[in-house]
Amino acid sequence: MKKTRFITLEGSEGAGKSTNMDYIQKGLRAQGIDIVTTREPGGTPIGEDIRQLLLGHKHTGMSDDTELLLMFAARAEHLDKVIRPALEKGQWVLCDRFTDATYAYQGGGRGIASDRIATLENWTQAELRPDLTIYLDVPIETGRQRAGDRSAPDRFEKEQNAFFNKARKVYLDRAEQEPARFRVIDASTSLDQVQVYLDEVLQELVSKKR
Ligand code: T5A
Repeated sequence: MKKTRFITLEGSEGAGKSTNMDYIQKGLRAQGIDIVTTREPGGTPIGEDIRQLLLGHKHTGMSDDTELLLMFAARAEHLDKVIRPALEKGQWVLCDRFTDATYAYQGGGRGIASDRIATLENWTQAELRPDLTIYLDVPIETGRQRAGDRSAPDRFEKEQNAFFNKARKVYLDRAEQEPARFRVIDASTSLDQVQVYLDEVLQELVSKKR
């Protein structure tokens, strides 16, 4: 069986991705796994600048294609400078969002056809796909309440619930289509309970490593 090395963490706004990145990283490091953590959009100096363009409020009315291409421009840089070099050195990579987010937000949310996204995915990633994707699933209202309590809304967070419900549906459909890659965790429960579920996934990962 192929060893898991490239892990992505996905979820709607406020699902608890940032909160749990550190938990997952510590859990894997405790098992002796050398792991790099990163995020999208971002993860490199150019990628973080693109993140500002995408999440900030300077450019209202950005076209959907511009948004899509900026996501992949940031991703191309991220793959070149961080993800591929780490994997080539034998390190594991844990990434806060990746291309499933593009299918969910630009595909489901904005309505861009998935074959156009697939063209860019194949171009920038070639054969590379995550080995494991942990999807933290939370009802949109719950997640938005959590995120809103924490900080002012970014350009995406200003969208209506319908946008996020379409994105959530894409995530759940993709998880159903690829059960070997996805682990769906109910993130509407307490943080302690979410971390019990995460422990189960980490146990599974570590047992595969041996
Ligand atoms: N995007 C990204 C695209 O459109 N296309 C793409 O290809 C990519 C890669 C990125 C935005 O870009 C879009 C999607 C996003 O809109 P982001 O910062 O990565 O933005 O993602 P956000 O979802 O906006 O990040 P958030 O910080 O809002 O959500 P998190 O990280 O899931 O949530 P977190 O951990 O910060 O938690 C939010 C609050 O909830 C609490 C935490 O303490 C925190 O206060 N919390 C809980 N409370 C109760 N119970 C629990 N179980 C809790 N878990 C966390």
